[in-house]
Amino acid sequence: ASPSPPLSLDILVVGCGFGGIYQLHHFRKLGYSVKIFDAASNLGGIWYWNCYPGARVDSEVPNYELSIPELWKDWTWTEKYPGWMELRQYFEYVEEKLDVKKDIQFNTRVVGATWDEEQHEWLIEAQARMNPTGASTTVWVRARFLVLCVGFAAKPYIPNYKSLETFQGILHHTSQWPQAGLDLHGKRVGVIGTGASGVQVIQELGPEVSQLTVFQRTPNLALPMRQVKIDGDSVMNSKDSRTEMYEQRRKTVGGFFYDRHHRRGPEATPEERLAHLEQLWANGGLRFLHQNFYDLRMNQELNDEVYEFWRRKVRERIHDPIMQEKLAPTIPPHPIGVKRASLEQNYYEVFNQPNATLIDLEECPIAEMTPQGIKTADGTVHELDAIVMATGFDSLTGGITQIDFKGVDGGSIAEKWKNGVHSYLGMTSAGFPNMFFVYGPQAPTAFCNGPTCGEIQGDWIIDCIKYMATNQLTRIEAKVDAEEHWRQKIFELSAQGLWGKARSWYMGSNIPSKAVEPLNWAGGVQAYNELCMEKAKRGYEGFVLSGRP
Ligand code: NA7
Repeated sequence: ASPSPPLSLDILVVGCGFGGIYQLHHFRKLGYSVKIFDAASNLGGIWYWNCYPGARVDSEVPNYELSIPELWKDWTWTEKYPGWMELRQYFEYVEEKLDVKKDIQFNTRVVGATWDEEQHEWLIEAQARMNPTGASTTVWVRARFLVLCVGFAAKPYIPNYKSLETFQGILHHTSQWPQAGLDLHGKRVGVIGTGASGVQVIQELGPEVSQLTVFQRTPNLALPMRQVKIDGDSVMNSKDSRTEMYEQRRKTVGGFFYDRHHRRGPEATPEERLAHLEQLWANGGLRFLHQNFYDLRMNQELNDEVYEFWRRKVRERIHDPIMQEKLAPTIPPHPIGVKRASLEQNYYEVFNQPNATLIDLEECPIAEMTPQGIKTADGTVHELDAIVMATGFDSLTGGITQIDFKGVDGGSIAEKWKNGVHSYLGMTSAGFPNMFFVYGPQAPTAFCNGPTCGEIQGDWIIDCIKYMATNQLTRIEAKVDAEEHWRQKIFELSAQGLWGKARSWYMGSNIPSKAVEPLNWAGGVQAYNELCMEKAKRGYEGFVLSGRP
């Protein structure tokens, strides 16, 4: 359809989570005309969609917040690992301080965009609704730049079970949980999937439902969260050295204020290794992985030792030996730390409850859904009132490829990435000029504290657009050979670790038919940031820049 007359902008940002808000705030300050479109009805990105029971962030505060001074100076957290409600309050605070909503169009899903070679701009198509499920109207926008801040988990994945539609109870994917909430008290609930979302749902619902049936394919090597209630006087809310801390988090491997242990495992004695693991275990959180020995994810022998430590700790909490073996098997399902571990609070205790059953899908897979529940391959129908699909996402790429971007040759990015991702710096792709993405594939995304990477990449994009304006340039496109080189680098870095030994969204192997390949930069946040800045300093090496004739 021929758009008439489209809204005209310098920059359209897609998505209003941490990444998108950071872009909007800075571009506005620089005087650009900029708007955000978001399919959700409010701020928060993932924290708008994730409101399932127990949804909570696994990065501790104050790592998990934006470094914008107007935001951190007076904000206080109440928990070390805030739940989704507190994160939503944080986003309301963002609104109070930065007045972002006036430049955000909610309930508006970007569905496609076509590159206009003559004008050096994108013609973007979006579907706008009065509310998330209402009828839609088409909105057209012309923008010189497109910045995608759609998050790594924007496309939920539900396995294609036979007769799925026949189930007569309640069924929701974790990321499509009703915003109004759902009372599952006293109900018979089945949870499929034991990833980060599944673990949270299970430990939250376990104590309140009449019957909990967990359908597990791979046990989660979950770590103790050790949640802490905090008040204004807590060191976690202290504003001392905060700017230095934000600088510091760009200089670590994982984008946190803390870093990996400087020693490799074999450099320590067995006693020293044990003492270090005990200390990390007692501290809780992802530190068990991120502050572990330097070579945890590269050295199989060390990894086995750490797995054994983990297994011993977990088994102590589970009463039934069969359940112990299901949840913490003698043979590791995969090396520890190469697939996302969840943080748990009472996960393992749930399986000591008489109302909890664990179905091992490796032994007995799901055959089909029935009107009453889930039928497994042994013919048993597990009768349920509700099914929670905690089955994850077409992560990293799905949020981008589900939008019909048509680049310079008219082909879509989904076609281009069908057999594997081709990006440059994990922010751009050849054939798609003036388009950037944040917190997506071939960047440190899965191994990076969200706000840190949103800001590192955000700053790089902002500087790039500023540079173009200063130099009267209107078009930037990654070179094909630069992108091939980047891809090789991603593969090389990944091959140094044990990443390929797990089925996970890190490798695209959680989605049938998706190319299995390393989807993240495994060389650490600091090295990534320095490399991207280096390319910029060299006049945006690896890109072709030009001005409109
Ligand atoms: P994840 O971590 O991808 O977990 C999905 C879970 O669903 C995982 O346990 C999968 O088992 C399971 N799964 C996926 N497909 C199936 C089928 N077909 N049958 C049975 N079980 C299945 O997604 P989450 O939402 O938990 O977490 C996403 C990220 O959000 C997380 O990493 C954090 O960064 C926050 P599998 O392990 O593949 O055997």
